[in-house]
Amino acid sequence: MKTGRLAGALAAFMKYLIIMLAAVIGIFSVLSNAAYGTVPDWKELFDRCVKGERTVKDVVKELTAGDAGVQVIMIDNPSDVITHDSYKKLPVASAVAASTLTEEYSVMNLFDDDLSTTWQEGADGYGIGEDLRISFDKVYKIKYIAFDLGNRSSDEAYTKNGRPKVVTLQIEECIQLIRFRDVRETQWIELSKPIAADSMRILINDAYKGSTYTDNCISNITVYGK
Ligand SMILES: [Ca+2]
Repeated sequence: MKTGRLAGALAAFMKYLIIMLAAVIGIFSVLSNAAYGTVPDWKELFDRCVKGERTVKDVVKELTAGDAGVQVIMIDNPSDVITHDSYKKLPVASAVAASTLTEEYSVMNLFDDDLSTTWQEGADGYGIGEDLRISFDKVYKIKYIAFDLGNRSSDEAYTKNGRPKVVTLQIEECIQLIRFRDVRETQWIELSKPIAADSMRILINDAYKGSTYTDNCISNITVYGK
C-alpha cells in the first residue's frame, strides 16, 4: 500500500515536472512572439494539460514549432495597403479537407466570397486535428489572409455551431499558431515577410463550442499575395 502511494506520488511529481519543462520551453516562444499577438493562452494550455485534455507532447510541439523567421501578426483590415501595394486575391485551384460533414458543406465554400456558405468538418467532436490543404494555381508571395470563422449565415447558426479558436498555419517552413477571437467579423493576419508558396495548410487546434452542434465551421478564407 505504502509503495503504491509512493509510486503514485512519484508519477504525479514527474507529470508536473514535465509540464514545467514544457512551460520553460514555451517561455522562449512567448518572448519571441509576444509582440505579435499570436501567443497561446498559457493558463488554458496548463489547465488542459493537468486535466489530461492535452498531452505534454502536443503542447511542447505547438510551442516550439519553427517559424522560419516569419511572424504571424493579427491586424485590422488592411484593404488600403492591399490596394496601395497591388496585392491581389489569390485564385484557389483546389483544396482538400481531412473531413467534410456533408457535400453541402464542401471545402470550396471557403473561397466563394459568400458568408452564407461554410465548410464544416466531419470528424468527431470539434474536428480538433483536422486540416485543410489549399493549393493555388502557381507560386505566389503570400502576405495577408482574411478568416471568416464560424457559420456566418446567421447569428443563430454562428452561435449553434463551433468556431475555430486556435489553428496552426503552415506555409512552407513557417508553422505558427494563430489564436482567434470569437467574433462575427473578418479576422486578418499578416505575415511579417511574404512567403513564396503554391499551397498552405491550416489545422484546427481548438474550438469555441457551439450551443447546439459540435461541428466546427469556417465560412471564408481569402488569401492575398503577389
Ligand atoms: Ca463561403
